[in-house]
Amino acid sequence: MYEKIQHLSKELDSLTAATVQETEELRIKWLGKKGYITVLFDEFKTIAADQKRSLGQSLNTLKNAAQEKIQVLRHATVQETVATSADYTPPGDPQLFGARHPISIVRNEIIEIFTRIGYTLAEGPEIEDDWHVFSALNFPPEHPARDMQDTFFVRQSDNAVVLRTHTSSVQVRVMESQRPPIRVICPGRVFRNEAVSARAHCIFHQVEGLYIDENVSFADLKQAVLYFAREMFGKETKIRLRPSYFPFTEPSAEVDVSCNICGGRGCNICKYTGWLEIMGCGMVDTNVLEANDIDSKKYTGFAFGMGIERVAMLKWQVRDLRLYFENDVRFLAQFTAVV
Ligand code: 2U9
Repeated sequence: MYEKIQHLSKELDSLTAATVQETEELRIKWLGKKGYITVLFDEFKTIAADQKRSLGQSLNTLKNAAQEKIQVLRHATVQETVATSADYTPPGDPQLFGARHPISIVRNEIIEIFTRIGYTLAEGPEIEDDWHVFSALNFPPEHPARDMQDTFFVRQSDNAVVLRTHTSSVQVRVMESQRPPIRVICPGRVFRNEAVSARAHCIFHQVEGLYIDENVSFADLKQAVLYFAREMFGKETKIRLRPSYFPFTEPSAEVDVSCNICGGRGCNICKYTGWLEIMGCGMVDTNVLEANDIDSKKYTGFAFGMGIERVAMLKWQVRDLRLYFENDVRFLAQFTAVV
């Protein structure tokens, strides 16, 4: 009987089954009423008492091993059956596609408009030094923008490190590495130390442009701004320029576009003026050209800057700036774009 147990133990090791049915057949063959192990237990009853102890142990070990083996085979063949009998005919779960953020949609649109007329994209660091954000742009040492109330300082010293308050620092870096003609468009995130409200935020996005060459005039600036306004807000859009002041441009102007909601007749979006302020612009100050080693007798240039949130607010009549930063899917899912 001991040999039989040994033989069956070896055979048990090599058992395999491909289906649930085959597993069941093996169970009956080994553990059923007339199975190998049941027969051995019947035989065991007739064994001499002095052999029962060690044979009983071996027989129990074989029985446990057989039960375990059948269990393993059953588990494997059931898994196999589930995997091969899956029903692939029902329709799939709907796929939720993400939408681009409205700020990205407008930024891409602005970049596309300017690249069509020969501008190239330039980007730069958000953490900057005093030179690139202020000094190279003709900000006098006592200018209030340099104040802690307006600017976030990473390090305050003679060698200050700040979060850029405008992307003009990128154009400064372009002037360091390129000679005129320069024609760049610079989108990016900027930071200002302001209380957050529906109309202002401490983080926002700008697109600025710079064009420097021989004989660049204010008329060229006006034409570029008009082209942009019509591409962005529609062919019928009109512009008007109002005198303004920036340290880096002279003369400077604020640009209004005719209200695309009421067509200039007056509504609550344009506060019944018929005009919407959209960007600032001007001729690059000769001090800025000279500070950046560009001969202001030979070259002139124009620059402009706009807040992307502002353009997006006008495009979709979003009334609270904070919505752009809250990542609320109910807000974001409403914007779609091809790019
Ligand atoms: C260089 C020289 C000149 C960039 C300019 C503006 C006018 C402007 C504001 C619009 C709304 C900033 O986001 S905003 O608050 N910008 O009005 N920006 S001209 O002038 C430059 C830039 C770089 C070297």
